[in-house]
Amino acid sequence: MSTNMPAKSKESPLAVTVVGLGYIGLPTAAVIARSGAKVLGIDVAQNVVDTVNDGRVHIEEVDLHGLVQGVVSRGMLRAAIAPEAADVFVIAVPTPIRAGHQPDISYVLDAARTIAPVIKAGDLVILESTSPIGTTEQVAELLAEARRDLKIPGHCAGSSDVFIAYCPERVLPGRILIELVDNDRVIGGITPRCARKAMAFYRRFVRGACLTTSARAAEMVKLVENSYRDVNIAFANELSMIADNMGIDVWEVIRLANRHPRVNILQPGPGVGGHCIAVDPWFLVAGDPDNSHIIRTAREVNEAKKDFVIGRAMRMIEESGAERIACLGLAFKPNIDDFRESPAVSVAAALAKIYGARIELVEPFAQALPMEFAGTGAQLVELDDALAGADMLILLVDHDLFKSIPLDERADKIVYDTRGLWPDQPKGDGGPRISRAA
Ligand code: SAJ
Repeated sequence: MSTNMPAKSKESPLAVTVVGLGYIGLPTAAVIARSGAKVLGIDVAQNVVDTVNDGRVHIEEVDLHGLVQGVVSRGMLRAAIAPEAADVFVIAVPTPIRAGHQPDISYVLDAARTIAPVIKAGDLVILESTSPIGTTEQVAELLAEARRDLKIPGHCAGSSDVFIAYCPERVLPGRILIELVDNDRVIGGITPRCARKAMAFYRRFVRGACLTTSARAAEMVKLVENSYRDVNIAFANELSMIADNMGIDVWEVIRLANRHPRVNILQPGPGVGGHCIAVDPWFLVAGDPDNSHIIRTAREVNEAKKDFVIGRAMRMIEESGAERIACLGLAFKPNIDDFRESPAVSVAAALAKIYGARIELVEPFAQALPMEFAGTGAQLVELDDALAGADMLILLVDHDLFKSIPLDERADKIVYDTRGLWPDQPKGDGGPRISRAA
C-alpha cells in the first residue's frame, strides 16, 4: 500500500463520494464500500437514492444485489441527492453522444459543479466516465474557477491542494464485479502527483495492475480500447457481407483463417450494440475528424450491417412466402437484459413495421417489447410457441437458450442465422447459415 493516501485511523475510515449511481457508479460504490471505506453515492434521481438506501438495486448485474444489500446493511454505503465532504470523489456519470456525433460532457461538468462547494485541501477527485480528450482538464478548470481559495492542479504553481485524475472504467456488463477488481487500471493524473494519489486509492480494492500516465493519455486509452474492438468487429462484419454475396459461409472462413498463428478475426453479427463500443469511437472522430478515417469507416460499416441484415431478411421472406416469422433475441449481446443501442431491436423493429403481426419476437430477458415495436402488431411470444408455429426463424442474439435448440426443431424452417450460432444448420442456396428446408 502506498503512503500517498491521507492516513486514516480505524475509527475514521476513508470517506468516498461516488457521483452517479448507474451501471458503473453503483457497482463501483459497492466495491469501494466493501474495501472498508465509508461511501456516499449521490444521484439526481430520488427513486435511485431510495432504492439503494433500501439495500436494493435498480439495474441488473450479476451478484450486485447481494453486495449492495450487505454494504448498506453494515452502514458502509448510503445514497443521497446532495454531496457531503469526503476524502475522495469519483465521478461516474453518462457522457452521451448528441446530434452530429458530438460528445456531450455536460453531466460531467454538472457533477464537478455539484462537488465544488464541498471539496477541501487534501481531497482527490477522479473522473471515470468515458470522456473526450481534455475533459479532465475542463473539470480542473471548472474547480479552479469555483474554488479560488484552493490550489487546483494545472492552475497553480508548486504542489496543489486538491488532486485530480482520470481513471476509465473498463468492465464488461455481466462481469462487472469481477472485472472491477481483477482488471488492470490506467490512471492519468493532471500532474504525476495526482496520478500517484489516485493509484494509492485504487490499490485499496483493485487486484489488477495500476498503471499511471497523464490524464489526456488515459482518456485516449479508453477511447482507443473500444475503437479497437469496433474496428475489428467491422472487419468481421465486412467479411460477412462479402461472403454472403459470394455464397460462402463466413464463420467457416473465419474459423479456418484463425488457424493462422497471427490472425484472430472476431465474430460478425447483425451490427454492434451497447452504449460503449457503438458510441465511444465517435469521441475520437470528433476530436480529430481529418485523421480518423478507419475509426469512422468502421462505425459506418457496423451501422450499415443492420441495413444489410434487414434487406437480406426481406428478400428471404418475399422469396419464400414465409407467413409467420420469429425473430430470436433483442438484447445487444448474449445472456443479458440490456437493449440499449441493440442492432437486434433495430432489425426486428424494421421488419415489424413492414410485416406487422407476421413478426413474432422471442426474448427470454424481456418482460415487454421495447417501444420501437409500438403500433406494429408484432407480439412477444415464448420460444416454444415460436418453434411450433413459425415457418421462418431469424436468429439475432446468441443467447444460450437459442444455442440449445436442436436441429430437428429448426430443420423444417427457413433459417437466417446472423450470429453463426447453429453450425449444423444445413446450408441453402443462399450460402451462409441460411437454409431453406432440410
Ligand atoms: N460483438 C460482435 N462480434 C464480436 C464481439 C462483439 O458483433 O466478436 C458485438 C456484441 O454482440 C455487442 C457489441 O459488439 O453488440 C459490444 O459487445 P462487447 O461484449 O464486445 O462489449 P460491451 O459493449 O459490453 O463492453 C465494452 C468492453 N470493451 C472492450 O471489450 C474493449 C468493456 O470492457 C468496456 O468496459 C465497455 O465496453 C465500456 O463500458 O466501455
